[in-house]
Amino acid sequence: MGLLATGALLSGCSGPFSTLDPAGPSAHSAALLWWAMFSFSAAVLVAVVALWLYAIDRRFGSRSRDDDRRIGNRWIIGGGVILPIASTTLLLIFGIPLGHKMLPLSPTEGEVLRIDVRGHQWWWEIHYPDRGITLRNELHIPVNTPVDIHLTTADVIHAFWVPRLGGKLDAIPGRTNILRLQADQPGVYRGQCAEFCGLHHAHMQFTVEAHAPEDFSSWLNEVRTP
Ligand SMILES: [Cu+2]
Repeated sequence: MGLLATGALLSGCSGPFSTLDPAGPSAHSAALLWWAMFSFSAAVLVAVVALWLYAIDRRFGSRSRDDDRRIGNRWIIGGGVILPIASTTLLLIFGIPLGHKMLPLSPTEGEVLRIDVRGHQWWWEIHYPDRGITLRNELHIPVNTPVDIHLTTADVIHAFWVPRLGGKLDAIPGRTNILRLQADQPGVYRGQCAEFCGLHHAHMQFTVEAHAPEDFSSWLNEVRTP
């Protein structure tokens, strides 16, 4: 029953803003990490409930004080020291390599496309420094190519987030933060400012259109700065 309910709930986890419907390597890592943490926490919940039921069942049993103390110490060492160290180590072993994959490191082959993105109240200024192209609320990228978003802000803190392509990153006054994105398939991906930035924050949306490489070249040749 519980599994059915969970399945029904999770089937709603698709759509343009779903991190559980990833369409790029960094988003795949984030989704995998989410599933790992969800499974781990579900296992912990089941174990705790099982122990609770066991404790209720044994509440009226008779034991000597020495036995009680020995069993209590075992729980403190096992549940309070060994279990947290083991679970934290497991999560770090799994999580650190995944987090590493999401960093804007130099790729072993190919080039990284740079796009400068500047947050304004309440719109996004998109600039392609190598091409002199400037756009508003729309990015265009080639598929299967790493793209580094150099993120700044003209006023307050914003956050750039395309849930299906990668993690979110804050745009902070006086700083340039870099976010690596990549799309596996051509298509239009939706983005949203993810840091409350004033009255029209909720409307601070944008799109990322991923083109096949030849289509991206022709888009570059056709586009004119408005
Ligand atoms: Cu905002």
